[in-house]
Amino acid sequence: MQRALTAIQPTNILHIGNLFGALLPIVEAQRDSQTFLFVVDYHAITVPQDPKKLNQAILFATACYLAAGVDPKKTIIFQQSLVPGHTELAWILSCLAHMGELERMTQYKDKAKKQTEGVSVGLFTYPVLMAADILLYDTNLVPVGEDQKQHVELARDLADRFNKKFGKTFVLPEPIMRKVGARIMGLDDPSKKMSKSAESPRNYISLMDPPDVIRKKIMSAMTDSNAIIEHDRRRPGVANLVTIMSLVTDDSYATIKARYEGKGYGDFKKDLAEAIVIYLQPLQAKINGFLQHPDALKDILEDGAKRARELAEKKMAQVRQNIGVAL
Ligand code: AQP
Repeated sequence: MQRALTAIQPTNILHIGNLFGALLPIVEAQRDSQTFLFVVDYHAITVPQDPKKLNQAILFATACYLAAGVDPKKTIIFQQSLVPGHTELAWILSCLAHMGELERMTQYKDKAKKQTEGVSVGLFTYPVLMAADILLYDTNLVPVGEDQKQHVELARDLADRFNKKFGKTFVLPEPIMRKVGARIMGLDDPSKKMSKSAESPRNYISLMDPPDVIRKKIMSAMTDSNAIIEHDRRRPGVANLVTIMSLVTDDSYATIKARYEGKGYGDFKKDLAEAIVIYLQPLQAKINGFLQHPDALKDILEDGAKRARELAEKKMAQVRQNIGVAL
């Protein structure tokens, strides 16, 4: 059976990009793959975090996973920091990774620019920790949003380099991306992806935004002066809104274009906001339900970590043996 794995940082409340780019693909993968989904809390601290908020965000992310349909009987759900193999393997892989290839990572370049308190070494080596997350479990498939494709490719390169140097140890992983939804753009700036830690909350639709907030954000979303409602990549603002409409209604781009022929942005945005509200309502009710039982969420994370630790420890024993530190 193939193994599929993805992870989300508890940096804020998850947004619809995280849902469509990573969460729903892992729900689909549960049908025919052995699946892993975890909260990457050690990735989150590569940029400054408030400890209390981080703690809540870990439970919140777990509640979102469950509400989206991730089943802890089928998927190993856990918290990254509870499995020490991730950081141990990250150290070993960092001794194989080259400065130049990490300097080329576009996410590092984007995030480094935003840091006001200095850029941490952790932010620079973030992709190596992500490679460890993936390689530790012999992962074949990594459902991710487009922004993470470069990191999965690095994981593949590091696996290949390790295998050539120390003998076959790791499976070479492949990123998988949805045709629609792999890159939801920021509502306030459609030239950049939607991001949880964007400066303005107008950038994203969080999974917990109430109806009036969703309406305001969509009505003020950036478009252009051409009023035709269609999915045209040269018009990123409208194309992004049409993509979101397609994802929440399941209607094709052609159907959406035909429906709004002769109508303006006002009608389209009003309908889009209502469609998002309707789409998110049941999910929000489920998330709130899971959040009522934090101990049950912690149990799920602990149980998942136990299963993950067993697999990780086996792989680490092989890695230590192959690099020559096991006596
Ligand atoms: N805008 C997006 N569209 C589609 N997929 C997306 N993902 C993130 N943004 C979009 C996918 O969600 C998964 C989890 O992402 P992450 O939390 O590990 O970090 P990220 O990629 O850096 O996402 P954010 O939301 O922008 O978080 P912050 O602001 O904290 O950095 C990944 O599979 C990602 O591709």
